[in-house]
Formats: sequence, C-alpha cells, structure tokens
Amino acid sequence: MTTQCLSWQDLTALTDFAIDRINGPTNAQARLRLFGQSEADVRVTLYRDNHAWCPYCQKVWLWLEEKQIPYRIEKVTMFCYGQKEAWYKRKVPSGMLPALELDGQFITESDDILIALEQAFGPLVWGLQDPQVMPLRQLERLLFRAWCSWLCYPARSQRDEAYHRDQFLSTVAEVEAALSQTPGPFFLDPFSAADIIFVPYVERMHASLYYYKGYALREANPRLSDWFDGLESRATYRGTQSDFHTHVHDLPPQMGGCYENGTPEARQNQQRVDQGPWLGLPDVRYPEPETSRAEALQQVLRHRANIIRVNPARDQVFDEALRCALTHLMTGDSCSPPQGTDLGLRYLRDRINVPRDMSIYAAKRLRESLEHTAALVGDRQGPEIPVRHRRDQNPADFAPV
Ligand SMILES: N[C@@H](CCC(=O)N[C@@H](CS)C(=O)NCC(=O)O)C(=O)O
Repeated sequence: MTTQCLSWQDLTALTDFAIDRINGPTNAQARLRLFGQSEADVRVTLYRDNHAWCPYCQKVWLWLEEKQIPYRIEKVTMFCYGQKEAWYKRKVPSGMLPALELDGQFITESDDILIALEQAFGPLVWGLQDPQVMPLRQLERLLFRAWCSWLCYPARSQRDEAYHRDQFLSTVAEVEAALSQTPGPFFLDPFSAADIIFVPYVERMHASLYYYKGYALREANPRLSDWFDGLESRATYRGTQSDFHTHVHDLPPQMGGCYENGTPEARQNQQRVDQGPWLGLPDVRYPEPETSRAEALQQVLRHRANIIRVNPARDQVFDEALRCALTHLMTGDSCSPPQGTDLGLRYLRDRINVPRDMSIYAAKRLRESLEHTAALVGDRQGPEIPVRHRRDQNPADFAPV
C-alpha cells in the first residue's frame, strides 16, 4: 500500500535535529570550533578540502578536535572535483592540502603541521618525534605502500595479485603485533597521536579492500577490530568518520585508480555497498543513534534547492519524488514517486557523502529510503560514478542559491 507524500511544510515539522556546530560534537560542517572558548582565543586556521576526502587533512582535523584547540576552517576544492581557488593558490602555489595558519605563520605538510601544533599546544600524549612513535610512523608508511601496491596497479597475473595480497597481509600482521604490545585497544596507552597517524589510511584501506578485493580488514584482524571499536567510542573520531560508499568512490581519482580482483566476495561486496542494504555493512559498529533519520531529513531540508537543481530529473518532478523518499524515511510508509524518477532518486542515493553531508547512520537511512522509493517505479540506475575525476561533485554547483 502506498500513501500520499508529505509536503515540505509537513516534513519540516518532523525534525528538530540540531547540534551546536561550534561548541558541540565534532562535525564536518563547522567553519569555526571554539570548545567553549571565545573567538579571541583562536590562533589557528585549518585549510582542508571541501568534501573531507583528503586523508592528510583528517589527520590534522582529528588532532585539533582531540586537543580542543579553537580553530577556524577554510574549505578548499581538490583538483579531482573542481577548480582550485585562486586565493588558495596565492598562499600555496602547488594547491596541496592541508595547510595551517598558526599565529599568522603558514605551514604545509601534515607532519610538519602536527609538529608545529605540538610545539605551540603540547603533544597529544606523545609527540610525533617521540622514540616510541617514530617506528609506528614508519610502520604506517610501510602499510600504506603495501596497500597501494595491491590496490592501485592492475595485477599482471593471478600470481602477481596473490603476491601483493600476501605482502599487504604480512604488513598487517606487523600492525597486529604492534597493537598487541598494549593491553588497551590503542597503539600506545592511552589514545594518542600514534593512533591519529594510522586513522585516515586504515579507514580507507578497510573500505577499499572490502569493495575492490573482497577482504574485510576489520573482521579478519582482532587487534585492528578492537582498535576500530576504540576509535568509534570517541565522538571526535565519529565526527570525522566516513563510510564505505563515500571512500570507494572518492579514492579512484585521488589514487590514480583502484583495481578490483573479480572474486565472488568482491563482487558481492560491491553490490552491497552500491545498492544496499547499507545497514549492517561492517563500516560502523557503534549503535545507531535515535536521531539518524531526523538528521538526514534536516540536512536534505537545508540543501534541498541545490539537491533538486543538480538532479538529472526535472525539478518539479524530482521535488515530489524526493518528498516521497523523505516521507518513507520518517514514517516508514511507501510512497510512490512520479514515473521515471527512479534514475534521479538513485543519482542522489549515489552522491550522499559521509561525513560531509551527514553522519554515517543518517546517510544509510537516507540511501535506504531513496532506494526503496526508486524501486517502486523502476530499476534504472543513475549515471555511473566517474572514476578519473569527480566533477559531478563540484562544490561550485552547490553554491548558496
Ligand atoms: N605530504 C603531504 C601530502 C598532502 C597531499 O597529498 N595532499 C593531496 C590530497 S590528499 C592534495 O592536496 N592534492 C591536491 C588536490 O588534490 O587538490 C602531507 O602530508 O600533507
């Protein structure tokens, strides 16, 4: 049975989701973070990428959140999804991110940034140059290289594929051994900069290997599994945490390609990440907050004019289709959208980004409702997500209307 879709006014009445973006929990939308201090206390500006795709930016972002250093955020476009801002190129001619301004001094290179922050504000338990942390930094780079060698080059043969897989797995075994040196879940006890160094790429390894290689990093390795659980117990990490869908489609243009191995596991995982069901995927293990649907609705309401404008479907028709999906999201009732809107609904389903747009469970709930509603009128998929660039995500198209 299908019901009548709700009006925008009815939908607006169904959410009161609000967080304090400046002083509340870590979130990707804030332009200023104060942690209860005053704006006069701000000594730091972080330049990071618009979509929260840049791994090196996540490292600095998480460190500032953990240390609760008041800071401003300036968002910059990455080459793979749009044009680099002229004002940023004047500051950083290469256009590379992240960058940081500390007391008026401009710093690039994420490790140099962290070292400068440590000098100004003290280390996050242990400094990057601490003798305990140095070998862990080397191990992280070893793991990174083993991951790239497996994922980012086409295998010449099955033997070649198996060789790179084994190389990666033996480096993971070293990471497991390092994690088992402490009784707690973290690399050194307690959570510290040593963990932050591993976060961005291990999160991306988990997503990409599940999807392209059928390998579940978190499930296959008990210490890493505990480490992920430990991370997810922190609101700071949860605020920067992405999901499988976002990463597997943001990595190819950034890495110069991701190559699948064609195993049945990989194929099955691809189907699941792209077409659902998204709840139950191993990209998150903390319990779903009660507010996930209200959060998703709130974010769509906030950006609805742009969402409707950039959709391949005609505006008026898509307006109704979107309300049908949101009605399902909030009431659980199926609501038939106009004929032919299956493609437009799946276009949006494929472009929800975590944490840029909303948190992980909110995105899963919204994707479920978009898919459910699309399936009522057809099985057409949206246009393929590009792999060489992501200009379909150009922030210029989302400028305030
Ligand atoms: N070694 C640098 C690497 C930074 C880096 O590679 N940044 C990439 C993004 S992950 C970048 O800004 N590329 C330019 C662009 O994509 O626009 C660091 O640690 O900060």
